[in-house]
Amino acid sequence: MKYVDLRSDTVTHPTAAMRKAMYEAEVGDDVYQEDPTISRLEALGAQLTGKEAGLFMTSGTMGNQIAAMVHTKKSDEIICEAESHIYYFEVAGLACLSGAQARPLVGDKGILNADQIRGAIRGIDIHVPDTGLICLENTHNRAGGTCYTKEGLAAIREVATAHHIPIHMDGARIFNAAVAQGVPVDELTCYADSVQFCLSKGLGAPVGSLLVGKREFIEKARRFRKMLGGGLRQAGVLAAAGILALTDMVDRLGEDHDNARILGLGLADLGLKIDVSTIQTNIIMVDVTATGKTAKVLVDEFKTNGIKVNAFGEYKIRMVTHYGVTREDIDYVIGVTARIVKG
Ligand code: TLP
Repeated sequence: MKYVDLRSDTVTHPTAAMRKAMYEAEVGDDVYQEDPTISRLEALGAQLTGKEAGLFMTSGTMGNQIAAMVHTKKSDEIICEAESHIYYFEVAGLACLSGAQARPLVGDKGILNADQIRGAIRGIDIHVPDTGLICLENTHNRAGGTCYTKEGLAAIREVATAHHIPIHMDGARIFNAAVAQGVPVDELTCYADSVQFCLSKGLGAPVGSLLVGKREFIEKARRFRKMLGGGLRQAGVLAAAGILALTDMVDRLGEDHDNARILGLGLADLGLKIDVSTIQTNIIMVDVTATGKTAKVLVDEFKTNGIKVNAFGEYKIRMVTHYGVTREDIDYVIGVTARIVKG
């Protein structure tokens, strides 16, 4: 059975061009830093985001966790958003790997502001931890793909600089944020000391993320990556797809955003509760309370009808658009939902 798969943009398959580039990729041992394709990808990622250097990571989670390990020391506190991936979805990695304590703050639709961050920064007091890092998620996954504005980021940067605290950006979907706001990605990444961004979500590569930052930061990250078993060998076969993700797949993200908007508005018209102001990129959060059914029950009903979605709460479903989802698929999903809602 063919499914319309809206569970995540992680489900995208590599394009034909990616598969060809992977087949033809020049490779070497990347632990010796001898894989030319990996080096090319890392340089490209760094250049696009305006950073000195980049490092290939097996996943976004690894990129985020290693960034926190480099930026902080044991017993530091990390300011993050209460539903951010690094806090909510990374198996308590901050506590376990960095030995740090998270300081979750509730953002406005996932977005933190400079005042609340200023208010959460610890002072000098024997009783309290040092604030070691500020983490910003852009776009914010659980809030429905919401974006930080340049102005918001600039104000947070000012606070961070005044207190000598680094900023790590979980930019798993930073290219979605850039495309949605019509700005080059480096106009968003310039406010962070380090950025993790995924190649394997909407950009379609099969595996991998990049961590970018200052050269010294990246060299420390390389050691932690080795410690965690992420030092890869002939990984150029993966990087070849990653290069195409960055060169060929960014501009088309706007189509996914258009589809998300059409889908979100279509579902809202059916009486489902959706905060359409959060549909800024490719993620839709749907409150299904009005159907009288739990998300779990609806996930199964959708599946029987050839649609895969994820439950993100007892009465919440997440739908994510990506290049494997067409406009016709969107119409189909709206049609099926109409039938489900009407019982
Ligand atoms: N998000 C996945 C799941 O883990 C929930 C998804 O399907 O959306 N930061 C953000 C903002 C993310 O959304 C994700 C993945 C990650 C980091 C981690 O990336 P991976 O899955 O490569 O470890």
